[in-house]
Amino acid sequence: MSDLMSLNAWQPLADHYQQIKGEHMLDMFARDTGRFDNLSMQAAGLFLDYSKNRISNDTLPLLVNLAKERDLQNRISDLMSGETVNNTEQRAALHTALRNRSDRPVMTAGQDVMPDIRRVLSQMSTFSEAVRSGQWQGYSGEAITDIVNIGIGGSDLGPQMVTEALHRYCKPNLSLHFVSNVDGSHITKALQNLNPATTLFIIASKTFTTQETLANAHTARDWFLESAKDKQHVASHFVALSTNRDAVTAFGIDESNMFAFWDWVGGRYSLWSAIGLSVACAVGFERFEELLQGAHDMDLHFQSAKLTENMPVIMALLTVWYVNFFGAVSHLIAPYDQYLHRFPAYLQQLTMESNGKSAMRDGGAVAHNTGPIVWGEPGTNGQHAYFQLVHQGTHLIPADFIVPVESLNPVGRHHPMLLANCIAQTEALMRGKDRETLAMEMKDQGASDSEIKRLSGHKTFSGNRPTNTLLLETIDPRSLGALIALYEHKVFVESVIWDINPFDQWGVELGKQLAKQVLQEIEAGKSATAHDASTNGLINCIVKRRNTLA
Ligand code: G6Q
Repeated sequence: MSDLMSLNAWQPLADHYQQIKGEHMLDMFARDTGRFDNLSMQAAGLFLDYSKNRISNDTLPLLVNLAKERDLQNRISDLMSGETVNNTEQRAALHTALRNRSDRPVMTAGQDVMPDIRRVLSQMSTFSEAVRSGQWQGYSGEAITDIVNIGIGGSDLGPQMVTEALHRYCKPNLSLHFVSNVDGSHITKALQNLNPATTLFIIASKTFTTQETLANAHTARDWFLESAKDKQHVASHFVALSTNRDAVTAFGIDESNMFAFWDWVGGRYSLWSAIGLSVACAVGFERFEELLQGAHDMDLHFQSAKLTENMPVIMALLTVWYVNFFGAVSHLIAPYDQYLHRFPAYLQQLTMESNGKSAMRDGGAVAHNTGPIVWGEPGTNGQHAYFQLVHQGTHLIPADFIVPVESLNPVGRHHPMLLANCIAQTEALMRGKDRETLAMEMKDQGASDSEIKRLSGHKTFSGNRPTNTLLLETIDPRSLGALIALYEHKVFVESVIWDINPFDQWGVELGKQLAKQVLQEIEAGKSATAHDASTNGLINCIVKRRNTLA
């Protein structure tokens, strides 16, 4: 495939960038009173204002030409119709089938995947209902009070983020815990106050070979058996979410307690599959279906809307605009909702594991930048921390502000204050403050001319810093489903423009491979010589210290 810069649509965009790069958004708003109406849209219950971006009415059509030259519309069809879009692993990526709420069959490798999906959903429905109603009992005959999801990466971040986001819909007296880190402190702390007789463990691992998850799962089983004694009790306290039946049964979990999924479900796209079991238990299966419905609403929009009116496409093209023309290397996610506090972490995996690549789909090296660094914290906390750099730093940092109009906890003036802060930040980032305005303000406050001169370089803001604002009516399962699917598709569109495979993650393999060797050396307790001087030196420091402790 040809490089981005050699596409016919590239040069007109490069010329357009030269024209627009010096323009201030304030002037664009002043010139065009219809700018907000022209550059905002609604889809699947979400409202997107993208008018505070460094674009004119000509920019999007030029970016869409790039997408057309990359055959985006057909690539979207390929994604949704089970083509082998993950070319390095020779797989489809059918997360959209997992939330297909229509009767449409979805074929891959000559087979309709929908009957299997519906079978597992029904198994999840029965199980989650049994746990929630107290019908599923532990070995002492008591109902389950605590669920511990043991998984990492895609088998942790999605369900954990959703469970936190939907906290208001969670069943009281059923607590969810998530253990991911191989650091023994994580599982130790999680189990500290739990009662083995009323605790259910969900072992979530697509491969069921992941070192961290298996270590935590074995520790959990040992902890459980210390009290339960009889191995037969494992059946009512351990269930598995996996594609690997043999490994699940080898661990000692009964096949009937296994919830299957398939190799065409990528880890970071798996919360819609059996990996969502902890969510279904927490909020109930009907709410879980609403989450699927919200994502399906966004899938339908993504599949059918014109590229110029397509929310994930627009957001992706804006990212391409900033990364490849303005040289932006990072993207801030600012959810103004405490329940969305894990959303930036979730998006870090979704976007950085998907588009943090330097090889094109055919294996050749890319000659352009790809996925930016994604980061963020919920507002308004970020304002009192890193927003300084976003307003006055030397880097251009495009940002997404996400806020529900209605609060689930309408306490006093809190929500109007939250909304005001969110909107004011996007205004400040766009507007900035020039020397004249600052001088007037300072004069009004009684400052002398020399003081104004001394401080004006510090107290002015250049503005012209781009933001998107996403309004949700409120945080509920359906709007959350649409929001997550929006970002999944945004990431996919970016990958099509950059001609990279967003569904593999070879970059995580080398560290895992080396960790096996280093583990052997640390456990052997002998001095290491096989590495570079730094790695040998570090291992030897650790071994020496451990040997003195032994
Ligand atoms: C996600 C990645 C990765 C994966 C974890 C856990 O897309 O593949 O984050 O989810 O490594 O893998 P298992 O589910 O196989 O334990």
